[in-house]
Amino acid sequence: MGDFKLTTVEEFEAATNRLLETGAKVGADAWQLRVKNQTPHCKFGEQGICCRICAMGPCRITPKAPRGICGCDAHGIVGRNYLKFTAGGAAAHSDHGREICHTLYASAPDGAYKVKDPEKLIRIAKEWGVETEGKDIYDLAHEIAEMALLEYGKPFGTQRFINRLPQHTLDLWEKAGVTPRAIDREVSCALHMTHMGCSSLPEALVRQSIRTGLGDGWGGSMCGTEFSDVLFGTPKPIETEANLGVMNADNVNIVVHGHDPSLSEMVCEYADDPEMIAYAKSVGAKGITVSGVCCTSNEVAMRRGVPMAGNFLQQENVVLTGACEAIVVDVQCIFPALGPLSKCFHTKFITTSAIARMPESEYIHFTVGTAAEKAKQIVKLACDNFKNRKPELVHIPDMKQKATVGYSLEAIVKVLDGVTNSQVDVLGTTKPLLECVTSGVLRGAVAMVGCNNPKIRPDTAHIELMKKLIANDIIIVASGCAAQAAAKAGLMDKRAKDLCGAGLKRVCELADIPPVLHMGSCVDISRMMVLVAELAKDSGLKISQLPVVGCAPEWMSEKAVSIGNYVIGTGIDTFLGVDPYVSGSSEMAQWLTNDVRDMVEAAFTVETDIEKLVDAMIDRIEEKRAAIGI
Ligand code: MSK
Repeated sequence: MGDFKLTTVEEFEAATNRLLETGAKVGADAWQLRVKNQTPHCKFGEQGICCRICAMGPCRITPKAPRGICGCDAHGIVGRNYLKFTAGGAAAHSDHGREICHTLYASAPDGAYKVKDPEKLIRIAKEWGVETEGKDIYDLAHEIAEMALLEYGKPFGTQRFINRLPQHTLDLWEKAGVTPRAIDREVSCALHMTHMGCSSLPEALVRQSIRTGLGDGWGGSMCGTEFSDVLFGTPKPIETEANLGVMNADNVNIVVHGHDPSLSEMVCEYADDPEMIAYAKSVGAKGITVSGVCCTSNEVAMRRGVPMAGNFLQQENVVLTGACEAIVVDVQCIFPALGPLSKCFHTKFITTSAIARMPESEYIHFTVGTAAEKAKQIVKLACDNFKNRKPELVHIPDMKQKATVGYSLEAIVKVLDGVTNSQVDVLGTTKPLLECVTSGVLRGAVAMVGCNNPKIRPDTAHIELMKKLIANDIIIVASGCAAQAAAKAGLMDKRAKDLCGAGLKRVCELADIPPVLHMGSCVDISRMMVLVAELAKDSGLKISQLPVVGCAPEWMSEKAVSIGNYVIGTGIDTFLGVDPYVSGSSEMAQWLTNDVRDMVEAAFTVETDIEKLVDAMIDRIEEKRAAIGI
């Protein structure tokens, strides 16, 4: 392994503690302090048994008061809260996808946004039955963008992308009544069902949660992923680095944060512009470093190799380095705390979207039409701010790891081609991967996704689970903040192969991959869904029979619950390390962990003990192998 060694959570924490000391000097607040103020959490909220959907309440369920004023019991209240949570997540993901469709609609050969992957666009057009022959690529882009936008509100029919699934799944969905219709309709229907005086039957609420999630995963999120690839390029393996040490004390540091690559792509473009680099030098810096936080970081890392400064619970740390000239955000997972925190330093906190307005930020309204001009303005503003740095507050932890990222489905299929001696034409099939699994070289795969949550010691669950899984020859595909946890630890360094079991190590060597494959941002879990659909079609198995499970050990957002619903809805058992506020209803818990299996052949396991969680995943993978006789 040479000098390679994983970075430990203890080392992460020591670096954070040093940054919090700087914060204390300037009177900065921090999430670590706010968690203390909020603990213990409200027990009614934790169990999901507080109802405030009408103005007769709020009603809380206790042994003495087992029903709300309208007569709804704990099961109905927990179920409605769960569906609302799902709808919030599906709306956020899908609206992000919608923005990407609008960006595609505005693409032009001489505009700020161009079609970078025309082959993928043509492939999708053919999949959707659109004539491509002799068509100008931008005419085609606009036609497909409009069709995609109509997926959000079409009055009849179901989502186009579901035709990627094996027939068995489609039949199952039809029977269960969960085939997703228009994306917005599923969100709207969910909010209608949870209105006062509508559904309070757990079964119905779970069914719509699955359907709303599927509208997100196989609709809105998939549009986000596919059309981001068309616009900005389908990711291919690329080298980058991760953790706060990627920031550079000599340079103007711009941190991009959020989810929508339309903004961050433009900021990266202008930060690379020789005119801007010369401008940075004119203000005394040696250059410009752009790094990322959360899923925006995943997007630009996968396509440009832009380094990852950190994941969700590290967003305040980038400001605490005292070396961040601007933190530029778009939508989702942004702490409002960045406003007051940035005021303790010289950092400009720049909000750019009407969807995410925050106090104490500088608002630079970013639109597709003004993208180039606004991105340039942002980069210039960061450069101008370099002179305001307070050198005595600057401390960048000397901590980073190398990572190979950019494993889109297309890239995974391509790299695994090198692993077997398969004689089949493997271009475009998952057969080499299947061969590895059926031969037992790989025992299975885990899709590791999701956030950080202060309820779990940050990154511990991700890293410990991954270490044990790879040691057991289970390959990991990761996205979102789980992927960044892996990268920060060093698990996306190809040298991490030495931590694997013999089978996975061999695969890593032959294919020249790390044992944890970076598949992208939150919306890119749709890539994982297409991968399992392809695996099922190529193997002739049902998705639920594949030795594959999903896991979100540190999740926190509504989007994560929507994801969980579409992952189990697709037939993949999913393991959660945080309870989705359903412990107050035995019926809802029973539905989500067991009975839902009758609808979609998969269910949730909730286990807050990380050691038990990983063992349960390994057991499930082995059970699935035994059931299909491999
Ligand atoms: S950013 S939803 S904290 S993964 Fe996608 Fe990370 Fe979770 Fe946000």
